[in-house]
Amino acid sequence: MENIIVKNVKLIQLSQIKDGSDGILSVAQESKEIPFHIKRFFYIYNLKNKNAVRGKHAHRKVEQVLFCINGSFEILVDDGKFKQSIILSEPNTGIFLGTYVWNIMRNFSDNCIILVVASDIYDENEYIRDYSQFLKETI
Ligand code: T46
Repeated sequence: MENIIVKNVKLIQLSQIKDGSDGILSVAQESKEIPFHIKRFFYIYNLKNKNAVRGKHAHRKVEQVLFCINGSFEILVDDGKFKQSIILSEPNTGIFLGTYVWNIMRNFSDNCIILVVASDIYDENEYIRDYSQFLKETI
């Protein structure tokens, strides 16, 4: 697994329960593999635009874990000091994004589906969508 140097980011590996030719089951539970209480989930799909770029923000309060449950995409994570680009392409590998992590998601495969579990309900006010504001609050 890739060594993560960006603060408040880590990869999360889920176990795989294999049923031979009948498929694989991966499971994540709050306070175990997911390091917070889960208050919300959402998913991103239908990523047909090859040039789609999502994210471009950080969170002041919400923590999240992203799973690429189908296909692949690239996520750039940035703590204001270090930046790192990670490809998520395995349905049993998640990426934890804590607070104050700027993320940019791009290079989505056609069939990409991203499942996100979050520690709180949606609140636009806890987003930082301006990079210079992010740097101001982070450093
Ligand atoms: C993140 C990445 C990984 C809602 O109304 N409720 C919600 O729970 C969410 C997540 C979004 N929205 C609305 C807000 C926007 O009008 O949906 C629209 C698209 O949201 P956004 O541009 O923030 O989407 P992404 O893909 O850039 O970011 C999302 C999450 O917002 C964010 O928390 O870290 O996925």
